[in-house]
Amino acid sequence: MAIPTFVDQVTLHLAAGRGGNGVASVKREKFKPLGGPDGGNGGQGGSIILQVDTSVTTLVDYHHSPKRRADNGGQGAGDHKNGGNGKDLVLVVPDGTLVKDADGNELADLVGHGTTMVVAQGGRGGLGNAALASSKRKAPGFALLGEPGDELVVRLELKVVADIGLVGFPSAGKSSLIAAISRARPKIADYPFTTLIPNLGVVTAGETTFVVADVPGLIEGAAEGRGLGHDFLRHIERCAALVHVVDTASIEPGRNPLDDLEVIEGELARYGGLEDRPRLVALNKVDVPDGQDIADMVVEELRGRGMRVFEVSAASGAGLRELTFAMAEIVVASREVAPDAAPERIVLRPKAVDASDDFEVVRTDDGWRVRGTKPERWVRQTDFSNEEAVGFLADRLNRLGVEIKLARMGAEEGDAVIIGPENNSVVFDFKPSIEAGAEMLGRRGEDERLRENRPARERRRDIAEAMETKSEEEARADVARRLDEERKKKGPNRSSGSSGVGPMSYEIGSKDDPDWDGSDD
Ligand SMILES: Nc1nc2c(ncn2[C@@H]2O[C@H](COP(=O)(O)OP(=O)(O)OP(=O)(O)O)[C@@H](O)[C@H]2O)c(=O)[nH]1
Ligand SMILES: [Mg+2]
Repeated sequence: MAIPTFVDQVTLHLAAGRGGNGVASVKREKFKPLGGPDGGNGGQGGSIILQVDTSVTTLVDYHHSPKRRADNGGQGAGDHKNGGNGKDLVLVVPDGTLVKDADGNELADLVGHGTTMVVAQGGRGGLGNAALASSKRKAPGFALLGEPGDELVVRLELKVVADIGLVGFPSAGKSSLIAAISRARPKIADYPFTTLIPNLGVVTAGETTFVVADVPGLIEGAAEGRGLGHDFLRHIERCAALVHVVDTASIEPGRNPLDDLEVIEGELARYGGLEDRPRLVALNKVDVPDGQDIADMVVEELRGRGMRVFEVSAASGAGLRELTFAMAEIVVASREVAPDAAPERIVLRPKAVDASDDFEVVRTDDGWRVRGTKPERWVRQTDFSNEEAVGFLADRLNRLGVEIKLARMGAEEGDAVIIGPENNSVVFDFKPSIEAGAEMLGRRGEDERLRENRPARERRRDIAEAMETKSEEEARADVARRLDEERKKKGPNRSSGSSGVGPMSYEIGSKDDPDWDGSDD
């Protein structure tokens, strides 16, 4: 089997890099064993980026190795060392590459040198315990995990970017014409189907510069796959105009310019979508005496049908100036209607970074399913082997209102709560934190030994109260009341926002946390 050198359709399997994990570490110094949290953050996973490079003309590289992966982010380390970011993977593609998802929906049309698309986003790095620490949670004994990067299948389809498309029978002289009017040097030979890939040539006529493409020759029945078939007509879809290249010197029996033209129009009609493109006719090979005679015979007939006809010779150069100026005229007119988008650099992202607080809860046969960008991300960031990390997750979910919503919808203790999509979810037992109110006696992540400047009076009171034999419920009510009083004492700016939320309003997140909402209590 021949090894292809030109490929214009490929399916890619992409995996962006995973974010590095944050680390939980405590600074150790002589005589000060608990010097505070110093765990660094994980690095960002590398993204996969598609970038148009006009010097690339084929997708053949991806045909040979369709699986591509970007680097993972590095893990954080102690002493506030952040992990390095994973390197982005840049995949160069030809100008005019269409990007589709696995279902064939178009995601982007990459046109113009330098046009860039982040097609698979790297995962976020997890925060280390230093970044998770706050005035209230002084020594978190946990860190967040890095998130996985996007994994997806995309289809790339090249649709050549050209202003003028040349169509015609094999050996009509399409490639010869491109060679004669531009600096392109396509393969030319006197056997049919010489051209197996579209050729592009840059043409200048007067002030106007434009791109001409030829496609492999068409024959009758191309729609049914005869010859090279219709596949290559995709490459003239972007063209503003089509030029029929007609062979006036063909010695094949039964061929004549008028019938040839009709056959090609028939194939274009069966391909569809090209009806609105203006047409020019180039009667080629008039340097051959027979060719000139035949051209003379049909030129008036064609003009009578309202077509602009040019008698040319790719070999001698006759008539080429008139032809290229006519092409330029159409190009100018079409550019006025739709100005050239190239060559500015656009960055496209397949999905917006979703920072919304929205989530939904639905009842399922097995329990309750929670869907939402934040809850799902928080689950991915959680190290479930660390109780404190799980508690932190519970706090975040409460803060967002997940627990309240579940309770309002009728969830009962012990019900299964599933967070995430069907193929990738985590199941919890519903346990409203109001039942675990004892946590309020010491905030999560708060190491009492670090609270040096707490008044002795306060400490004595805490201990006395902890020793009192109150019922659990009484203790909770008491704690809530005391917290409320304390907030009132500290003035209005301390209690703003969270008052009324009651015992579930702990401070969570930190300034480094992308999900932190900025309210410092
Ligand atoms: N005498 C003469 N020969 C020409 C002219 N144009 C092309 N030819 C010859 O016709 C043959 C086919 O030319 P190509 O340019 O390869 O034709 P094509 O339309 O690209 O053919 P495919 O790639 O097979 O579709 C070659 O032998 C050329 O030298 C011309 O103006 N005059
Ligand atoms: Mg050719």
